[in-house]
Amino acid sequence: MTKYTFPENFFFGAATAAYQAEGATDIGGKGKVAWDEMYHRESSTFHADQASNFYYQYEEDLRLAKEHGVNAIRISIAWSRIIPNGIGEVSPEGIAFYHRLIDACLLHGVEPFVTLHHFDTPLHLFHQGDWLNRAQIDAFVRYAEVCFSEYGDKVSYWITINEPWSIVAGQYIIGHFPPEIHYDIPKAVQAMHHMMLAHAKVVLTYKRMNFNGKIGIVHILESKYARNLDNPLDVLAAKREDVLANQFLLDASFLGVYSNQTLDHINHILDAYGSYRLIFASDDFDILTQAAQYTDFMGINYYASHFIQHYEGDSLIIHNGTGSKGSARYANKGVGERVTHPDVPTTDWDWPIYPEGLYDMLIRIQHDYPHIKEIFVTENGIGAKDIINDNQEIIDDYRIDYVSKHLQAISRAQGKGVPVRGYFMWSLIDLLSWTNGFNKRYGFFYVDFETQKRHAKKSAHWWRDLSISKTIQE
Ligand code: BGP
Repeated sequence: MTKYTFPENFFFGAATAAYQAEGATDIGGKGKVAWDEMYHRESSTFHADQASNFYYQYEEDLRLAKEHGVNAIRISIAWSRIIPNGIGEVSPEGIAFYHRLIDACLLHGVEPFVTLHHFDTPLHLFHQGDWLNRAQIDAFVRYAEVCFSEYGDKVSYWITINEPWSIVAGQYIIGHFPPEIHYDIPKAVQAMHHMMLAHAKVVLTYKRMNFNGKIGIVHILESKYARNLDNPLDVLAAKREDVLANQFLLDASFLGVYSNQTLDHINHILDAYGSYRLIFASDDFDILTQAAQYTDFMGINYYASHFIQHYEGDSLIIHNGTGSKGSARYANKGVGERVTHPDVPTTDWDWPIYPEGLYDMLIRIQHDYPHIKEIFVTENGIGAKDIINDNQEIIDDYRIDYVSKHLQAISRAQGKGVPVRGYFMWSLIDLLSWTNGFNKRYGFFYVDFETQKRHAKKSAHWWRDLSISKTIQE
Protein backbone atom coordinates (compact mmCIF):
# COMPACT_ATOMS: atom_id res chain seq x y z
CA MET A 1 0.00 0.00 0.00
CA THR A 2 1.45 3.37 -1.01
CA LYS A 3 1.21 6.34 1.34
CA TYR A 4 1.20 9.93 0.09
CA THR A 5 2.01 12.61 2.64
CA PHE A 6 1.65 16.34 2.10
CA PRO A 7 3.91 19.00 3.62
CA GLU A 8 2.97 20.65 6.91
CA ASN A 9 2.29 24.06 5.28
CA PHE A 10 0.27 22.68 2.33
CA PHE A 11 -2.93 24.59 1.58
CA PHE A 12 -5.91 22.24 1.74
CA GLY A 13 -8.22 24.70 0.03
CA ALA A 14 -11.53 24.96 -1.75
CA ALA A 15 -12.65 27.36 -4.47
CA THR A 16 -15.58 29.61 -5.29
CA ALA A 17 -16.21 32.44 -7.75
CA ALA A 18 -18.26 35.58 -7.17
CA TYR A 19 -20.93 35.20 -9.81
CA GLN A 20 -21.43 31.49 -9.23
CA ALA A 21 -21.83 31.75 -5.46
CA GLU A 22 -22.84 35.23 -4.31
CA GLY A 23 -26.28 35.82 -5.76
CA ALA A 24 -27.48 39.35 -4.84
CA THR A 25 -26.92 40.30 -8.47
CA ASP A 26 -28.74 43.62 -8.13
CA ILE A 27 -27.85 44.45 -4.53
CA GLY A 28 -25.38 47.05 -3.28
CA GLY A 29 -25.33 48.96 -6.55
CA LYS A 30 -23.82 46.02 -8.46
CA GLY A 31 -23.59 46.61 -12.19
CA LYS A 32 -24.89 44.02 -14.61
CA VAL A 33 -22.85 41.42 -16.46
CA ALA A 34 -23.67 39.67 -19.73
CA TRP A 35 -24.75 36.52 -17.88
CA ASP A 36 -27.60 38.46 -16.23
CA GLU A 37 -29.03 39.17 -19.68
CA MET A 38 -28.48 35.67 -20.98
CA TYR A 39 -30.04 33.94 -17.95
CA HIS A 40 -33.06 36.24 -18.06
CA ARG A 41 -34.10 35.27 -21.54
CA GLU A 42 -37.36 33.38 -21.69
CA SER A 43 -35.63 30.24 -22.91
CA SER A 44 -33.26 30.09 -19.96
CA THR A 45 -34.03 27.51 -17.27
CA PHE A 46 -31.87 28.99 -14.52
CA HIS A 47 -30.31 32.24 -13.35
CA ALA A 48 -27.83 33.46 -10.78
CA ASP A 49 -29.97 35.97 -8.88
CA GLN A 50 -29.63 33.97 -5.68
CA ALA A 51 -27.05 31.36 -6.63
CA SER A 52 -25.73 29.97 -3.31
CA ASN A 53 -26.54 33.16 -1.41
CA PHE A 54 -22.88 33.49 -0.47
CA TYR A 55 -23.29 37.29 -0.38
CA TYR A 56 -25.33 36.81 2.78
CA GLN A 57 -24.11 33.45 4.06
CA TYR A 58 -20.35 33.71 3.69
CA GLU A 59 -19.83 33.73 7.48
CA GLU A 60 -21.55 30.38 7.78
CA ASP A 61 -19.66 28.99 4.79
CA LEU A 62 -16.32 30.07 6.19
CA ARG A 63 -17.16 28.54 9.54
CA LEU A 64 -18.10 25.26 7.84
CA ALA A 65 -14.91 25.42 5.80
CA LYS A 66 -12.75 25.88 8.85
CA GLU A 67 -14.54 23.12 10.79
CA HIS A 68 -13.87 20.70 7.94
CA GLY A 69 -10.19 21.43 7.52
CA VAL A 70 -10.35 23.87 4.60
CA ASN A 71 -7.51 26.29 5.37
CA ALA A 72 -7.62 28.38 2.18
CA ILE A 73 -10.38 29.63 -0.07
CA ARG A 74 -10.46 31.02 -3.57
CA ILE A 75 -12.89 33.89 -3.83
CA SER A 76 -13.22 36.34 -6.68
CA ILE A 77 -14.12 40.00 -6.64
CA ALA A 78 -16.94 40.99 -8.96
CA TRP A 79 -15.57 43.89 -10.99
CA SER A 80 -19.12 45.25 -11.39
CA ARG A 81 -19.60 45.45 -7.59
CA ILE A 82 -16.47 47.62 -7.30
CA ILE A 83 -16.98 49.69 -10.47
CA PRO A 84 -20.54 49.04 -11.68
CA ASN A 85 -19.85 50.16 -15.27
CA GLY A 86 -16.33 48.78 -15.41
CA ILE A 87 -15.07 52.34 -15.80
CA GLY A 88 -16.04 55.44 -13.85
CA GLU A 89 -17.58 55.57 -10.39
CA VAL A 90 -16.37 53.27 -7.63
CA SER A 91 -19.13 51.82 -5.45
CA PRO A 92 -18.54 52.25 -1.70
CA GLU A 93 -20.99 49.42 -0.96
CA GLY A 94 -19.10 47.03 -3.20
CA ILE A 95 -15.81 48.04 -1.61
CA ALA A 96 -17.28 47.52 1.86
CA PHE A 97 -18.64 44.07 1.01
CA TYR A 98 -15.25 42.67 0.03
CA HIS A 99 -13.65 44.23 3.13
CA ARG A 100 -16.17 42.29 5.20
CA LEU A 101 -15.64 39.08 3.23
CA ILE A 102 -11.84 39.23 3.30
CA ASP A 103 -11.84 40.16 7.01
CA ALA A 104 -14.09 37.17 7.70
CA CYS A 105 -11.71 34.83 5.83
CA LEU A 106 -8.80 36.08 7.92
CA LEU A 107 -10.78 35.90 11.14
CA HIS A 108 -11.68 32.26 10.48
CA GLY A 109 -8.10 31.42 9.58
CA VAL A 110 -8.99 30.56 5.97
CA GLU A 111 -6.35 32.12 3.69
CA PRO A 112 -8.04 34.08 0.89
CA PHE A 113 -6.70 33.68 -2.66
CA VAL A 114 -8.42 36.52 -4.50
CA THR A 115 -9.15 36.52 -8.23
CA LEU A 116 -9.83 39.80 -10.01
CA HIS A 117 -11.60 38.43 -13.08
CA HIS A 118 -13.56 35.19 -13.08
CA PHE A 119 -15.66 35.27 -16.28
CA ASP A 120 -17.61 38.40 -15.26
CA THR A 121 -16.74 41.50 -17.29
CA PRO A 122 -19.13 44.39 -16.49
CA LEU A 123 -21.91 44.59 -19.09
CA HIS A 124 -21.02 48.10 -20.25
CA LEU A 125 -17.52 46.94 -21.24
CA PHE A 126 -18.82 43.65 -22.60
CA HIS A 127 -20.92 45.60 -25.08
CA GLN A 128 -17.79 47.39 -26.23
CA GLY A 129 -16.16 44.14 -27.25
CA ASP A 130 -14.95 42.68 -23.95
CA TRP A 131 -11.40 41.30 -24.31
CA LEU A 132 -11.46 41.83 -28.07
CA ASN A 133 -11.30 45.53 -27.29
CA ARG A 134 -7.76 46.58 -26.34
CA ALA A 135 -9.15 49.55 -24.41
CA GLN A 136 -10.50 47.11 -21.82
CA ILE A 137 -6.94 46.44 -20.69
CA ASP A 138 -6.57 49.88 -19.09
CA ALA A 139 -10.00 49.66 -17.50
CA PHE A 140 -8.94 46.37 -15.92
CA VAL A 141 -5.69 47.87 -14.66
CA ARG A 142 -7.57 50.71 -12.98
CA TYR A 143 -10.01 48.29 -11.34
CA ALA A 144 -7.06 46.19 -10.12
CA GLU A 145 -5.42 49.31 -8.68
CA VAL A 146 -8.56 50.10 -6.71
CA CYS A 147 -8.60 46.53 -5.33
CA PHE A 148 -4.91 46.59 -4.42
CA SER A 149 -5.27 49.95 -2.63
CA GLU A 150 -8.26 48.69 -0.66
CA TYR A 151 -7.28 45.10 0.10
CA GLY A 152 -3.56 44.94 -0.66
CA ASP A 153 -2.55 44.94 3.01
CA LYS A 154 -4.86 42.04 3.81
CA VAL A 155 -4.54 39.72 0.82
CA SER A 156 -1.36 37.69 0.38
CA TYR A 157 -2.31 35.86 -2.84
CA TRP A 158 -3.76 37.57 -5.88
CA ILE A 159 -4.86 36.02 -9.15
CA THR A 160 -5.29 38.31 -12.14
CA ILE A 161 -7.51 36.30 -14.49
CA ASN A 162 -9.17 32.92 -14.20
CA GLU A 163 -8.83 30.65 -17.24
CA PRO A 164 -8.36 32.88 -20.29
CA TRP A 165 -8.74 29.80 -22.48
CA SER A 166 -12.16 28.85 -21.07
CA ILE A 167 -13.37 32.41 -21.54
CA VAL A 168 -12.54 32.56 -25.23
CA ALA A 169 -13.49 28.96 -25.91
CA GLY A 170 -16.90 29.63 -24.35
CA GLN A 171 -17.36 33.00 -26.03
CA TYR A 172 -16.04 32.41 -29.52
CA ILE A 173 -15.62 28.68 -30.19
CA ILE A 174 -18.20 26.59 -28.33
CA GLY A 175 -20.52 29.59 -28.19
CA HIS A 176 -22.20 28.75 -24.87
CA PHE A 177 -20.88 31.89 -23.12
CA PRO A 178 -22.15 35.32 -24.16
CA PRO A 179 -21.83 36.63 -26.89
CA GLU A 180 -22.40 33.05 -28.11
CA ILE A 181 -20.23 33.13 -31.21
CA HIS A 182 -19.37 29.76 -32.71
CA TYR A 183 -16.21 28.42 -34.33
CA ASP A 184 -14.33 31.73 -34.53
CA ILE A 185 -10.79 30.79 -33.51
CA PRO A 186 -9.26 34.07 -34.80
CA LYS A 187 -11.36 36.04 -32.28
CA ALA A 188 -10.39 33.60 -29.54
CA VAL A 189 -6.68 34.02 -30.21
CA GLN A 190 -6.85 37.81 -30.36
CA ALA A 191 -8.85 38.05 -27.13
CA MET A 192 -6.35 35.75 -25.38
CA HIS A 193 -3.51 38.03 -26.39
CA HIS A 194 -5.30 41.03 -24.90
CA MET A 195 -5.97 39.12 -21.70
CA MET A 196 -2.31 38.25 -21.47
CA LEU A 197 -1.44 41.93 -21.72
CA ALA A 198 -4.06 42.84 -19.14
CA HIS A 199 -2.65 40.21 -16.81
CA ALA A 200 0.89 41.46 -17.41
CA LYS A 201 0.04 45.10 -16.78
CA VAL A 202 -1.74 44.21 -13.56
CA VAL A 203 1.26 42.20 -12.34
CA LEU A 204 3.54 45.17 -13.01
CA THR A 205 1.09 47.53 -11.29
CA TYR A 206 0.97 45.32 -8.22
CA LYS A 207 4.75 45.15 -8.03
CA ARG A 208 5.03 48.91 -8.46
CA MET A 209 2.66 49.41 -5.53
CA ASN A 210 5.11 47.49 -3.35
CA PHE A 211 2.99 45.05 -1.41
CA ASN A 212 4.35 41.99 0.34
CA GLY A 213 1.92 39.55 -1.21
CA LYS A 214 2.20 37.38 -4.30
CA ILE A 215 0.49 37.54 -7.65
CA GLY A 216 -0.13 34.93 -10.32
CA ILE A 217 -2.52 33.76 -13.00
CA VAL A 218 -4.78 30.72 -13.26
CA HIS A 219 -4.80 28.69 -16.44
CA ILE A 220 -6.91 25.69 -17.21
CA LEU A 221 -4.25 23.22 -18.32
CA GLU A 222 -5.42 19.90 -19.63
CA SER A 223 -3.08 17.45 -21.35
CA LYS A 224 -3.75 16.66 -24.99
CA TYR A 225 -2.79 13.22 -26.23
CA ALA A 226 -2.85 11.81 -29.74
CA ARG A 227 -5.59 9.17 -29.87
CA ASN A 228 -3.32 6.99 -31.96
CA LEU A 229 0.34 7.70 -31.30
CA ASP A 230 1.36 5.84 -34.44
CA ASN A 231 -0.63 8.20 -36.62
CA PRO A 232 1.38 11.38 -37.29
CA LEU A 233 -1.83 13.24 -38.18
CA ASP A 234 -3.28 12.49 -34.75
CA VAL A 235 -0.01 13.60 -33.18
CA LEU A 236 -0.19 16.88 -35.08
CA ALA A 237 -3.84 17.41 -34.14
CA ALA A 238 -3.03 16.90 -30.44
CA LYS A 239 -0.11 19.31 -30.74
CA ARG A 240 -2.32 21.94 -32.37
CA GLU A 241 -4.96 21.68 -29.67
CA ASP A 242 -2.26 21.89 -27.03
CA VAL A 243 -0.73 25.01 -28.57
CA LEU A 244 -4.11 26.70 -28.86
CA ALA A 245 -5.39 25.88 -25.38
CA ASN A 246 -2.17 25.62 -23.33
CA GLN A 247 1.09 26.60 -24.98
CA PHE A 248 0.03 30.00 -26.31
CA LEU A 249 -0.94 31.19 -22.84
CA LEU A 250 1.95 29.53 -21.04
CA ASP A 251 4.42 31.19 -23.39
CA ALA A 252 2.82 34.60 -22.94
CA SER A 253 2.45 34.51 -19.18
CA PHE A 254 5.64 32.70 -18.15
CA LEU A 255 8.13 33.50 -20.94
CA GLY A 256 6.75 36.77 -22.29
CA VAL A 257 7.01 35.73 -25.94
CA TYR A 258 5.31 33.37 -28.32
CA SER A 259 7.95 30.98 -29.60
CA ASN A 260 8.28 30.56 -33.37
CA GLN A 261 6.94 27.05 -33.03
CA THR A 262 3.86 28.31 -31.17
CA LEU A 263 3.21 31.01 -33.75
CA ASP A 264 3.67 28.53 -36.62
CA HIS A 265 1.01 26.25 -35.20
CA ILE A 266 -1.32 29.16 -34.43
CA ASN A 267 -0.91 30.48 -37.98
CA HIS A 268 -1.66 27.05 -39.44
CA ILE A 269 -4.85 26.93 -37.42
CA LEU A 270 -5.76 30.49 -38.44
CA ASP A 271 -5.19 29.59 -42.09
CA ALA A 272 -8.22 27.33 -41.88
CA TYR A 273 -10.30 30.45 -41.09
CA GLY A 274 -9.06 32.91 -43.74
CA SER A 275 -6.13 35.25 -43.65
CA TYR A 276 -6.31 36.51 -40.05
CA ARG A 277 -3.05 37.13 -38.19
CA LEU A 278 -2.60 38.03 -34.53
CA ILE A 279 -2.44 41.81 -34.07
CA PHE A 280 0.04 43.13 -31.53
CA ALA A 281 1.70 46.46 -30.73
CA SER A 282 5.46 46.97 -30.75
CA ASP A 283 5.88 47.13 -26.96
CA ASP A 284 3.55 44.22 -26.13
CA PHE A 285 6.42 41.79 -25.71
CA ASP A 286 8.42 44.10 -23.43
CA ILE A 287 5.43 44.23 -21.13
CA LEU A 288 4.86 40.48 -21.29
CA THR A 289 8.54 39.70 -20.70
CA GLN A 290 8.82 42.00 -17.69
CA ALA A 291 5.65 40.64 -16.14
CA ALA A 292 6.76 37.04 -16.73
CA GLN A 293 9.78 37.71 -14.50
CA TYR A 294 7.66 39.14 -11.71
CA THR A 295 4.83 36.64 -11.70
CA ASP A 296 5.11 34.80 -8.41
CA PHE A 297 3.10 31.66 -9.02
CA MET A 298 1.08 29.65 -11.46
CA GLY A 299 -2.41 28.38 -10.72
CA ILE A 300 -3.53 25.28 -12.58
CA ASN A 301 -7.16 24.31 -12.93
CA TYR A 302 -7.40 20.71 -13.98
CA TYR A 303 -10.51 18.63 -14.62
CA ALA A 304 -9.80 16.42 -17.61
CA SER A 305 -7.41 15.57 -20.40
CA HIS A 306 -8.28 14.96 -24.01
CA PHE A 307 -7.51 12.36 -26.66
CA ILE A 308 -7.39 13.97 -30.07
CA GLN A 309 -7.65 12.59 -33.56
CA HIS A 310 -7.14 14.15 -36.95
CA TYR A 311 -10.24 15.89 -38.27
CA GLU A 312 -10.95 17.34 -41.70
CA GLY A 313 -14.56 18.53 -41.65
CA ASP A 314 -16.11 21.80 -40.60
CA SER A 315 -16.17 22.61 -36.91
CA LEU A 316 -18.84 20.74 -35.01
CA ILE A 317 -19.32 21.17 -31.28
CA ILE A 318 -22.22 19.82 -29.27
CA HIS A 319 -22.13 20.88 -25.63
CA ASN A 320 -23.41 18.41 -23.07
CA GLY A 321 -25.10 20.80 -20.66
CA THR A 322 -27.47 18.33 -19.04
CA GLY A 323 -25.37 15.43 -17.90
CA SER A 324 -26.69 12.97 -20.47
CA LYS A 325 -23.62 10.87 -20.96
CA GLY A 326 -22.42 10.43 -24.51
CA SER A 327 -24.08 13.51 -25.97
CA ALA A 328 -20.98 15.72 -26.43
CA ARG A 329 -19.01 16.31 -29.61
CA TYR A 330 -15.96 18.55 -30.01
CA ALA A 331 -14.31 18.95 -33.40
CA ASN A 332 -12.53 22.09 -34.57
CA LYS A 333 -11.59 22.85 -38.15
CA GLY A 334 -7.81 23.24 -38.46
CA VAL A 335 -7.22 21.61 -35.08
CA GLY A 336 -8.69 18.16 -34.44
CA GLU A 337 -11.43 16.18 -32.77
CA ARG A 338 -11.67 15.04 -29.17
CA VAL A 339 -12.61 11.36 -28.90
CA THR A 340 -13.20 8.91 -26.09
CA HIS A 341 -10.60 6.41 -25.01
CA PRO A 342 -11.75 2.92 -23.99
CA ASP A 343 -9.54 2.89 -20.89
CA VAL A 344 -10.55 6.31 -19.64
CA PRO A 345 -13.85 6.77 -17.78
CA THR A 346 -15.88 9.95 -18.19
CA THR A 347 -18.25 11.95 -16.01
CA ASP A 348 -21.94 12.28 -16.92
CA TRP A 349 -20.93 15.50 -18.69
CA ASP A 350 -18.44 13.55 -20.85
CA TRP A 351 -15.33 14.91 -19.17
CA PRO A 352 -12.57 12.26 -19.20
CA ILE A 353 -11.33 11.37 -15.71
CA TYR A 354 -7.58 11.08 -16.06
CA PRO A 355 -5.39 12.03 -13.05
CA GLU A 356 -2.29 10.97 -14.98
CA GLY A 357 -2.87 13.99 -17.24
CA LEU A 358 -2.38 16.26 -14.23
CA TYR A 359 0.85 14.49 -13.31
CA ASP A 360 2.12 14.83 -16.90
CA MET A 361 1.20 18.52 -16.97
CA LEU A 362 2.99 19.26 -13.69
CA ILE A 363 6.15 17.51 -14.89
CA ARG A 364 5.98 19.42 -18.17
CA ILE A 365 5.59 22.78 -16.40
CA GLN A 366 8.59 22.10 -14.23
CA HIS A 367 10.62 21.07 -17.26
CA ASP A 368 9.62 23.96 -19.53
CA TYR A 369 9.34 26.73 -16.92
CA PRO A 370 11.85 25.82 -14.21
CA HIS A 371 11.85 29.42 -12.92
CA ILE A 372 8.30 29.06 -11.57
CA LYS A 373 8.79 28.80 -7.82
CA GLU A 374 5.28 28.02 -6.69
CA ILE A 375 2.38 26.17 -8.24
CA PHE A 376 -1.12 25.82 -6.84
CA VAL A 377 -3.76 23.50 -8.19
CA THR A 378 -6.43 26.16 -8.00
CA GLU A 379 -9.39 24.03 -9.15
CA ASN A 380 -10.05 20.31 -9.44
CA GLY A 381 -13.21 18.38 -8.74
CA ILE A 382 -16.07 16.40 -10.19
CA GLY A 383 -19.51 17.61 -11.19
CA ALA A 384 -22.26 15.16 -10.31
CA LYS A 385 -25.98 14.90 -9.66
CA ASP A 386 -25.48 14.38 -5.93
CA ILE A 387 -28.39 12.82 -4.07
CA ILE A 388 -29.41 13.77 -0.56
CA ASN A 389 -30.94 10.73 1.17
CA ASP A 390 -33.70 10.53 3.80
CA ASN A 391 -31.13 10.90 6.56
CA GLN A 392 -29.93 14.12 4.95
CA GLU A 393 -26.65 12.48 3.96
CA ILE A 394 -24.84 12.81 0.66
CA ILE A 395 -22.66 9.78 0.04
CA ASP A 396 -20.33 11.11 -2.63
CA ASP A 397 -17.71 8.35 -2.70
CA TYR A 398 -17.05 9.12 -6.38
CA ARG A 399 -15.86 12.62 -5.34
CA ILE A 400 -13.58 11.24 -2.64
CA ASP A 401 -12.14 8.84 -5.20
CA TYR A 402 -11.68 11.58 -7.83
CA VAL A 403 -10.03 14.05 -5.45
CA SER A 404 -7.91 11.40 -3.82
CA LYS A 405 -6.51 10.16 -7.16
CA HIS A 406 -5.67 13.69 -8.27
CA LEU A 407 -3.97 14.42 -4.95
CA GLN A 408 -1.92 11.26 -5.42
CA ALA A 409 -0.83 12.55 -8.84
CA ILE A 410 0.18 15.85 -7.21
CA SER A 411 2.09 14.09 -4.48
CA ARG A 412 3.99 12.02 -7.05
CA ALA A 413 4.88 15.22 -8.90
CA GLN A 414 6.02 16.81 -5.63
CA GLY A 415 8.25 13.77 -5.18
CA LYS A 416 9.91 14.73 -8.48
CA GLY A 417 10.52 18.25 -7.19
CA VAL A 418 7.48 20.06 -8.67
CA PRO A 419 6.73 22.89 -6.20
CA VAL A 420 2.98 22.38 -5.68
CA ARG A 421 2.12 24.31 -2.52
CA GLY A 422 -1.62 23.87 -2.33
CA TYR A 423 -4.78 22.36 -3.74
CA PHE A 424 -8.25 23.88 -4.05
CA MET A 425 -11.19 21.57 -4.49
CA TRP A 426 -13.84 22.97 -6.82
CA SER A 427 -16.00 23.85 -5.09
CA LEU A 428 -16.46 24.72 -1.42
CA ILE A 429 -20.26 24.78 -1.66
CA ASP A 430 -22.55 23.73 -4.49
CA LEU A 431 -22.94 26.68 -6.82
CA LEU A 432 -24.00 27.72 -10.28
CA SER A 433 -22.37 25.87 -13.15
CA TRP A 434 -22.18 28.45 -15.94
CA THR A 435 -23.72 26.37 -18.71
CA ASN A 436 -25.30 23.54 -16.73
CA GLY A 437 -27.24 25.33 -14.00
CA PHE A 438 -27.60 23.94 -10.49
CA ASN A 439 -27.93 20.31 -11.44
CA LYS A 440 -24.20 19.80 -11.73
CA ARG A 441 -22.91 19.89 -8.18
CA TYR A 442 -19.28 20.10 -7.12
CA GLY A 443 -19.24 21.17 -3.46
CA PHE A 444 -18.03 19.72 -0.18
CA PHE A 445 -21.31 21.18 1.08
CA TYR A 446 -24.64 20.39 -0.50
CA VAL A 447 -26.80 23.46 -0.97
CA ASP A 448 -30.57 23.18 -1.00
CA PHE A 449 -31.21 25.96 -3.50
CA GLU A 450 -34.80 26.43 -2.23
CA THR A 451 -33.92 27.02 1.41
CA GLN A 452 -30.20 27.79 1.05
CA LYS A 453 -29.51 25.28 3.80
CA ARG A 454 -26.05 23.63 3.76
CA HIS A 455 -25.34 19.92 4.42
CA ALA A 456 -21.83 18.50 4.74
CA LYS A 457 -21.27 15.73 2.19
CA LYS A 458 -19.30 12.61 3.02
CA SER A 459 -16.39 14.19 1.14
CA ALA A 460 -16.36 17.13 3.59
CA HIS A 461 -15.88 14.75 6.52
CA TRP A 462 -13.18 12.90 4.60
CA TRP A 463 -11.47 16.22 3.90
CA ARG A 464 -11.36 17.12 7.58
CA ASP A 465 -9.57 13.84 8.39
CA LEU A 466 -7.20 14.34 5.46
CA SER A 467 -6.32 17.88 6.54
CA ILE A 468 -5.31 16.49 9.94
CA SER A 469 -3.44 13.36 8.82
CA LYS A 470 -2.13 15.03 5.62
CA THR A 471 -1.85 11.52 4.29
CA ILE A 472 -3.63 9.49 1.64
CA GLN A 473 -3.33 5.71 1.42
CA GLU A 474 -3.74 4.27 -2.03
C1 BGP B 1 -13.85 26.08 -14.45
C2 BGP B 1 -14.30 27.43 -13.95
C3 BGP B 1 -15.23 27.37 -12.79
C4 BGP B 1 -16.20 26.21 -12.81
C5 BGP B 1 -15.55 24.91 -13.26
C6 BGP B 1 -16.52 23.79 -13.51
O1 BGP B 1 -13.54 26.18 -15.79
O2 BGP B 1 -13.20 28.21 -13.55
O3 BGP B 1 -15.85 28.62 -12.68
O4 BGP B 1 -17.37 26.52 -13.44
O5 BGP B 1 -14.81 25.10 -14.43
O6 BGP B 1 -17.09 23.93 -14.77
P1 BGP B 1 -18.60 23.63 -15.07
O7 BGP B 1 -19.36 24.46 -14.10
O8 BGP B 1 -18.81 24.03 -16.49
O9 BGP B 1 -18.80 22.19 -14.88
